[in-house]
Amino acid sequence: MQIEKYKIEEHNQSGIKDHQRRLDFISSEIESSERVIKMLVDFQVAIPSWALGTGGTRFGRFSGGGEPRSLEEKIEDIGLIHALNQSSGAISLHIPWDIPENASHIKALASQNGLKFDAMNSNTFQDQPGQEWSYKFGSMQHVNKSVRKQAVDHNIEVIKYGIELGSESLTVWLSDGSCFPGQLNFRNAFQHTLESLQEVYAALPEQWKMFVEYKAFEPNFYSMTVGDWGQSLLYANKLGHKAYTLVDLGHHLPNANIEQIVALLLMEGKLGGFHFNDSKYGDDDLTVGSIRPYQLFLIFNELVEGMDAKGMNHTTDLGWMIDASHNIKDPLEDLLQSVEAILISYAQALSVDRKKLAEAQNNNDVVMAQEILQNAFRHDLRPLVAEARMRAGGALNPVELFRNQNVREYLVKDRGAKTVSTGL
Ligand code: RM4
Ligand code: MN
Ligand code: MN
Repeated sequence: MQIEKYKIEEHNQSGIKDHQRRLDFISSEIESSERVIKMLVDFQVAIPSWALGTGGTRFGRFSGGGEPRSLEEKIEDIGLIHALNQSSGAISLHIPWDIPENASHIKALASQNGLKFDAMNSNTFQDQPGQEWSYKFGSMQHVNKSVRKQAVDHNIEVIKYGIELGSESLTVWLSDGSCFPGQLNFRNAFQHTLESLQEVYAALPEQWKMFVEYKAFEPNFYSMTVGDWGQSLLYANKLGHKAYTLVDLGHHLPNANIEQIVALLLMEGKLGGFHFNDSKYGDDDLTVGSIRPYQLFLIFNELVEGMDAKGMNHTTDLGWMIDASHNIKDPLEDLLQSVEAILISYAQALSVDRKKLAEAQNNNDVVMAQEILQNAFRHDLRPLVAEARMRAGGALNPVELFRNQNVREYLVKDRGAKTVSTGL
């Protein structure tokens, strides 16, 4: 399904008066509003191919209707999101859930939908039918060299798919670790993992990046072999200049100060990318900004400050991806909400008065520092986000238009009520 341009224009016309009033007000409040709008227009967040269906938990999965049945349909779904918000111009693929059988056809379809291929993701956390060696006791860390080799070969195959599609990065998330004390020799597990990653690294094309994603627990509950940013950074530093740490917001122990992690990784030139989501308890993979919007703002505050300190391009120098899962919401609506939350936090971070904040910090003026941050956070910048979206050709209110156009009903009719898309 496609949403015609005139439908978007009609929708925008119907809301333009209210929008303009809100925009005028916030523009009079925020000095840099025009600059913020321009930055928002450029900012793109990749959509994961595995988040277009309804995810489940170990207690079950309640599939929604009209889920994409193929990679082609997934691309169409992301095309829809992008048509509505103009900020989701990339797809991140998970192999083997989404193998591009015919790369040139897939590439053409993506570009018709205005999409590029963001990071490729490998999967050595599940056994696939017909696979020779099992990952029950890990993949790259495994005591058996044959298992490690199989994991390495899989990653190299993922790179090959990525090259065909024009992707330029590989995200390696390993579920490797142990469930019980004594199960693993930690040093051996680390060394094996490092050697395996080095073999994959050697197969990376020159301009590619490798993202080493960490996670504190799950599916292993005693130790994880890439369990935190310290371990990820160790691997990345040992691997070389193409290797970076990837921060997934849901992969920390409770109350971790993610904004500080981000600041230091950026300082070291080793922050590669982001997986956005939100969580209350663990790797909940909930809609971005649904639980802790202030934390998201504080993270963006560090990102903007740190990227500017290094003269980095906000849009292209880091990999921006969503990694979420939807148990009960319509995945497309959920993704629209996530992208919106990211843009709002980004806009708020852009509007922080950096000079005043630095002054307050230098004067140990703790009260003023908090005033400055919370002043930026408490401004309602949604009109700036909507304005950026409209200028780029998107809808003032994407969720509203999605509903008015009965997109889900159409997809159910087209694809069926009982479709199950690949993913977690
Ligand atoms: C993991 C991790 C990875 C994602 C898988 C599906 O928890 O976040 O990034 O690829 O889930
Ligand atoms: Mn992730
Ligand atoms: Mn995760």
